[in-house]
Amino acid sequence: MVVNGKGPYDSQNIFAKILRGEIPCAKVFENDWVLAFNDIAPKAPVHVLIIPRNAYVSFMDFSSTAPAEEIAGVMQAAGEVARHMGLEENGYRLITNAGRDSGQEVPHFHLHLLGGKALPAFPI
Ligand code: IU
Repeated sequence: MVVNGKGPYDSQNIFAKILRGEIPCAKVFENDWVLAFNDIAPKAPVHVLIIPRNAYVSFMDFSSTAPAEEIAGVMQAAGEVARHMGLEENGYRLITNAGRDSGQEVPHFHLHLLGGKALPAFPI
């Protein structure tokens, strides 16, 4: 189901359940700001989802309401996950879907980290 990327935040969405430990995930990294885990339907050899621990519906919500310290923390964590996954030498793609036109399906802000092969040109 495609979501509108705006509020209210649905605390029953699948990533909220993963954050609460109600549903398992294949965790690859975590710190105070984020949890990162393998996408269940990977689109590349490495396909990790990086999600903030706090509740944001999409990048629209995150970029307009999160404190600067948290925005920095999440973006720095994304770089750390990429290094952790061994993607720095060959590079990677970091994308986020926000709202209906993007096809966003899960209404909790997340970054897709894709790599491990030469990715097709946009759109992916
Ligand atoms: P999107 O940007 O909201 O479209 O991405 C949602 C992603 O979440 C998508 O790549 C799914 O494969 C992925 N995902 C998941 O990893 N685990 C789940 O239980 C569900 C979706 I539902």
